[in-house]
Amino acid sequence: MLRGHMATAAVTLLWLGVLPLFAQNLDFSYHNFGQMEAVLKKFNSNYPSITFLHSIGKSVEGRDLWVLVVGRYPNKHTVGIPEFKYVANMHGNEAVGREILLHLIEYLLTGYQSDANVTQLITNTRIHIMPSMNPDGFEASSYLDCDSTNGRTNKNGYDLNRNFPDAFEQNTDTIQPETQAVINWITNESFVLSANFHGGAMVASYPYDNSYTTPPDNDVLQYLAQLYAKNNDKMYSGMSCPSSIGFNNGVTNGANWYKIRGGMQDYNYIFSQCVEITLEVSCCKYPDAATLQGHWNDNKVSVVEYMKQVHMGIKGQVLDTNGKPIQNAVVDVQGRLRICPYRTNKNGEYFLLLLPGTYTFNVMMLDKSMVKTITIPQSSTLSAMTYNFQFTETTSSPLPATGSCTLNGSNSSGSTLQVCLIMFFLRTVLVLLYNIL
Ligand code: GEM
Ligand code: ZN
Repeated sequence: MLRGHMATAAVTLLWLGVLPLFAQNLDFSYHNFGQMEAVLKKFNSNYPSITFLHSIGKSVEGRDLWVLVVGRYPNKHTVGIPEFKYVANMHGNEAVGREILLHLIEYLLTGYQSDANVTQLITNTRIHIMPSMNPDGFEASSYLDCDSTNGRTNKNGYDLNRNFPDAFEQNTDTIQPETQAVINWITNESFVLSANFHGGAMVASYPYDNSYTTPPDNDVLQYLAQLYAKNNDKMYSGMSCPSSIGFNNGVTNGANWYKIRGGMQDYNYIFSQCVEITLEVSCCKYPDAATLQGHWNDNKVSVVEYMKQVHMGIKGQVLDTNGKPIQNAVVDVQGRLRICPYRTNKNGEYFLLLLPGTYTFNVMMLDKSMVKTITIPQSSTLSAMTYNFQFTETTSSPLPATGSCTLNGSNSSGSTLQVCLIMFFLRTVLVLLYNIL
């Protein structure tokens, strides 16, 4: 009898202990580094089959730079599944994005197998979430500080959004540990689409940040920024902030706002073939915690709809005659030549974000190329159109990667732009010759 009671009591206690793990929602408060780390570890242990938690490096003060990956196969890339990422808090005092990303993780994990849209998104996408790129800056910043720059930089005083190699002018900054960790990370994963969160304004800003020239993917970039802004009423209203102007429909080109050198967005787009936009999601950089629920609600639809766009356009593999994937083959879209040519990853894969329409592709190796015109239809599925480019003659080697446009992360040369422009010129000549002959 007594044993029976003890057993019941033990089961009850066990339940009481386990229950909060599953039932308790993430609170709308700021999470300091230790708390954020605990939240991420709890997400990971509660959802081990669809999450992978890893640190991509350490901050100056030795804090881990945590990334939680959410996906059906979270541990590594799967051929055909695009890689998506969100990064927040690279300016340590811009705190709202950090909490938005923690709530986004909770939304995704609790929606898996209970919400059909979320389930489909997690099944078809590998989503990398980094709530804080500058944890030291966050610890140094002050609650309720809307406008100061206290905590903006890393511990060494570097603004991380000025610390990346730049395609348009030489960046003499010493690359910081946080920046290097991000460079290594994006070099190892083939990210397709990304956004980074900031505060102090209300706008979705798109490349370039450091050139008034129009990027070759301007239509896609504008579409993506508009999609984010349209799903966020306050942003879309074009509201101004005490320390920032308002923007028409909540979008702007980065350089037209003001030029920045060494920004993360241009680095992603130019050097790592990952389309990235910058999201300014709150007027006050570190507002009252009571506003966090409202900020999450304002951004919830946008963050999810934006992630889905990783499935726009076309994807596939470049294959040799035997069906073997070709790494580093160049995949150009006519009329949309990038500064650094788009290259296939180690599985021979390419993922190109394109709006519906008809495009001509030039797939290039060292001594041969293939031209193919393809129509990308309007699609509502969570998968890009698939097309494999297969060569019919025997295999040859891919075009050699040159200078700063290599995909090995060693992009810090001073002659970055020159190398890219020479590459751009050679490629244009090659394409012209091919079309004439
Ligand atoms: C910005 S974010 C970058 C915006 N891009 C351009 N070109 N203006 C920054 O880094 O200065 C503002 C912020 O810190 O949130
Ligand atoms: Zn910022």
